[in-house]
Amino acid sequence: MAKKAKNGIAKIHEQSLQRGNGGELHQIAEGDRARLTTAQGGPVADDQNSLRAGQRGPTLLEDFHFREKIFHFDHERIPERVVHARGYGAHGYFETYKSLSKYTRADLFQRPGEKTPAFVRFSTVAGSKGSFDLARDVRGFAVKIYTKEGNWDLVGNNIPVFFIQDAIKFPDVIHAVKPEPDRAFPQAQSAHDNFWDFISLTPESMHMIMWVMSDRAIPRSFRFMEGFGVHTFRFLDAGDKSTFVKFLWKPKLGLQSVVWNEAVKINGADPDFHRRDLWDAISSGNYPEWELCVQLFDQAFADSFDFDVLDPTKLIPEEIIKPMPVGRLVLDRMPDNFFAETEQVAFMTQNVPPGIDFSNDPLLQGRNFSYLDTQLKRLGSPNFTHIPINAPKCPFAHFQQDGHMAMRNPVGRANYQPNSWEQGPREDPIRGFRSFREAIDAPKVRLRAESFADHYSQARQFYISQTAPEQEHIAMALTFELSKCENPLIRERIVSHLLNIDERLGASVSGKLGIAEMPKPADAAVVPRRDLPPSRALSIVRNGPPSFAGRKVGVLVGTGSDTVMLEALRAALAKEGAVLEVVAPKVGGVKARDGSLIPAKHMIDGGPSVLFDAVVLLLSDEGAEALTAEAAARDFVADAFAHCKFIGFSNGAEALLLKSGVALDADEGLVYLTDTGSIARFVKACRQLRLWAREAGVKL
Ligand code: HDE
Repeated sequence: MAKKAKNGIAKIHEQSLQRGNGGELHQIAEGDRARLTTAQGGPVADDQNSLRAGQRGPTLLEDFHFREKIFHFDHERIPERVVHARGYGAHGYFETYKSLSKYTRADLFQRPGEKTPAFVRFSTVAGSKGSFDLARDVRGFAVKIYTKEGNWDLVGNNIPVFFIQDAIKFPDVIHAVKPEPDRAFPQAQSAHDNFWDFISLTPESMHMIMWVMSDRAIPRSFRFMEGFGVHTFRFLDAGDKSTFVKFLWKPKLGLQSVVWNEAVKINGADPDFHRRDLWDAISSGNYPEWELCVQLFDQAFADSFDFDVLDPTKLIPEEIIKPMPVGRLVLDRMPDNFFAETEQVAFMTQNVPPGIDFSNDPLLQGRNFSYLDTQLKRLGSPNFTHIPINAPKCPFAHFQQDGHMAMRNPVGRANYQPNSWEQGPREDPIRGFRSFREAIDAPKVRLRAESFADHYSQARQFYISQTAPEQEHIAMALTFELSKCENPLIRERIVSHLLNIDERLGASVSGKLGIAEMPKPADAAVVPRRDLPPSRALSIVRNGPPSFAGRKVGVLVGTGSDTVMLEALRAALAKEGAVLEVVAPKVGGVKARDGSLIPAKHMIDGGPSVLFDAVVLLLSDEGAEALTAEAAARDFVADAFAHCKFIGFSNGAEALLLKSGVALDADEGLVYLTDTGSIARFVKACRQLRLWAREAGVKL
């Protein structure tokens, strides 16, 4: 053993000596590649061995290169975000459609066609940095726009309402959803007692619960999600006249989610599913795009609306105020370095340019404190704005100085103002930020307004706006989550809230959970309304895209597959803007019918159908027969069917379909592929994304 170790050491040592003596690597260092140095710039001769007293002796403290390297490594981690720890970012730009000068003096909304650089970070909320992408959770949708009058951060979510009405409850809701403090699990999941205990005691969260139990909380891709600023903000025009505004991002590729059974499997097959999706799309030039829409309204509307516009558990239905598109966001570049940009980016709700102002939403007011505070904790210095991803891209000048890691300090003698040296910047009362001059004459109180008291009416409106399959998904999600609660009282309390939203929903969840005696509806502070009409905009299925663009088809091939059909399929999908990936028994590929090699992207075990939006079984008799013996191949088919996906299949694939329990004529979601005409029919069918009519018979 000792001899072996000694030989190993000797070998590495020999290699590095070669380098030190002007070997190949050394020459590269002097040619194309930069020379390795210490952080102080000193050239390094040997980065393979620490300095030792003899070949087998102790390491010497004198080895400054070794110590510097390890010291820096030991400090690589910064605290992860207390919420939204897992995220993924991209660069792009915001393009203004038309001048909004009538409503706001915000510089970025003045000149049609102008492009302003932007950075976006998408995230989950509850999971830690290394958690999986497809947790049932809210998604963060944080946008930083580097305007000519300072950074504007619209730190939103993919859901337009929130769990709580007052920022003082935020630590409670987050503690409740995070892993329980004694056992430190479950990770990235709301399906546990603490979360549902808190929710069952917090009726104001019921509207949000409808959203997080819907498919909105398991999006197929960041690219297929809406984004919402949630709170009511203000626009201020040049004369400081105020218009209330809500911000919404609408994805160009439409909305799409996965089903829960699929989400669970995706998390195993590819925990980075959403990251990879964004990386692949942007790297291949398919830049995702969102339209920024605004809902504008005045004080008179606010006074007459059914709910308080300051209450973040309420939305304004799009049928009541139609969102007006005002620009588009295009993401066209991945960061060069994840840590430098995505991890260090510091979003802050209080970053608003002149012309945008806050409302008195108590959640927004609390956030305006939290985001600055959290950056100091995470980034460790008040100079976090010196980090390139956070620095404004417009000229800036102030007298802030010193502090840890200061990269810039005032130049010259004057570091204060006013000064008589005539040095340094001065205020600009015309272009500078001015707050809305709201008259406030009120007692200091700890009171929730009466206008915040209705917790069920909009929850019901959301529920009745869903299609039947979407309603069933909500019931199934609630059942799943509550089934993980050990305390039966918590389950019953939630059902009693559901009864205030919709009796059928309450009864369905109660039945699925096996609750023996139906609880009474929860006491409601305000009688829930039943007259709010369904809002079409709230359903994903009703707002699906008219095309299959941006989606992905997995084609299962085997020995003897037909390359002509494969290429025809690839061409038809490319024309649609969709992508084709080949799945084969071996990643090295398979021999086609014409003797050529079909290269594969995935081997069957590593490319389950949950990774695709639709699948094709392009198999010969021989290829299908061989695959019938493989569980992964049978799962590929059975899952695609159970998840209501469209399945194209060649003549030879029949054996595998049957062996996987899928009848050839099960429904119109199975498309027999014989020629280019049938391929066109298949691609057209795929535009529906899922055949929801199948679901009732599948019973996942
Ligand atoms: Fe956040 N939130 N939040 N939040 N939030 C953070 O800031 C907070 C809320 C949102 O990709 C933290 O930099 C409070 C609503 C996003 O970097 C922290 C309250 C909405 C992100 C914080 C809320 C959000 C955060 C943690 C209740 C949707 C990720 C790290 C009053 C409109 C941004 C950080 C990124 C991050 C506080 C509620 C969205 C601790 C106190 C409502 C997208 O400051």
